Amino acid sequence: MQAATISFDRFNVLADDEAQARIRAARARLGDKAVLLCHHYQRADVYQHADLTGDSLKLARLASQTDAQYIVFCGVHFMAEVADILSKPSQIAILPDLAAGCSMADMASLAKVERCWRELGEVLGAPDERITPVTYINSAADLKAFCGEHGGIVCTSTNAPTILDWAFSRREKVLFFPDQHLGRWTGFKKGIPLEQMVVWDPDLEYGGLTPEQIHNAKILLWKGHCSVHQMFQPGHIERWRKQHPDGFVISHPESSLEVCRNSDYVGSTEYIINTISAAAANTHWLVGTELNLVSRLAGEMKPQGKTVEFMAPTVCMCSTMQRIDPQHLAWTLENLAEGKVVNQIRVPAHEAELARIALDRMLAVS
Ligand code: CIZ
Ligand code: SF4
Repeated sequence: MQAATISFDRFNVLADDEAQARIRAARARLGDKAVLLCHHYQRADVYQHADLTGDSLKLARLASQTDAQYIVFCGVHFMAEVADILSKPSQIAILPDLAAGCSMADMASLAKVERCWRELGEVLGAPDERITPVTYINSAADLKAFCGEHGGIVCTSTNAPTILDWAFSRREKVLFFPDQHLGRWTGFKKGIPLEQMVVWDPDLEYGGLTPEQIHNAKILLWKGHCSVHQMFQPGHIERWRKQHPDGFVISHPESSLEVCRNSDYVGSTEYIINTISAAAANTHWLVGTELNLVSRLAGEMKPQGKTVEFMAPTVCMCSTMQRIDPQHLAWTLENLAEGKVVNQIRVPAHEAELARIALDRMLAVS
């Protein structure tokens, strides 16, 4: 048994600069035993310590290619789960604050998805022959396991179009969860009529749909969304375009269909960063994704004369990821430097095995 861990109480009260100094000291003690991953949405005072940065999948893959014993994931819970599933058995995935969840991922639970599957079966018969379950990577490991078990697959905002093709090549319908917006935008780009993409409300019997709607549907979209990306409105784009008629608008597909349709480019965090980085000097950009990413990009693009603005007038960050602050990071790293593992994210073996099937299917086709 490991010795008692150092309590967080003493870290909670640390001033920011003290926390920063202790992060640096603990990292020096740990050397390459720990790799520190930061998602694009991570706050600047934590992001500055990253060994690796990227989207959730890229980070999990890169971490598994290192020999680091500890994978310290500065992101949200589902990301650390993916890191645990894809990493070597000897590696330990850690989330510095266990309260850093994803509100979108929380909108779908295994119990509700199982009920949905049962009800779809009552209407359609044999759901495992007629519907491919597709889960966005922003979901709990047990939902990825559900997809692994039922011939389904995981997708990211980068590979969603390829994954939908894979899903439809196997079965006639798709159940897409938990983000209705990514599902709708991806289906829309494939030319699927909007009336054949119906919203499944998990709090209503049969999703609130008639048997006819279920029979006619190509994609059943789970009623889930991201609270950050739902803030963006077509009106924000319209106003900005008046001031910047030669500017470009780029949005994440977790934004509404109307926002995506009014954007010049739509894609994942990696896509947004790569597109703006590769753009001509002195161009103007309006960006519909999380604020920390947009602010960082604005600073990085300034020397090239590119302006990068945030789409919403209100401050909206990924408030759950924001919980990974310098105090939690210092606490985590000091414990690790003492050989004490805190906040390990461990997906149960059976669940991890099934989730891995759905992740491997995705990796094989994208
Ligand atoms: O998968 C990710 O990292 C997320 C949450 C978004 C994206 O587009 O990269
Ligand atoms: Fe989840 Fe939204 Fe945060 Fe992304 S920005 S991690 S979808 S809550």
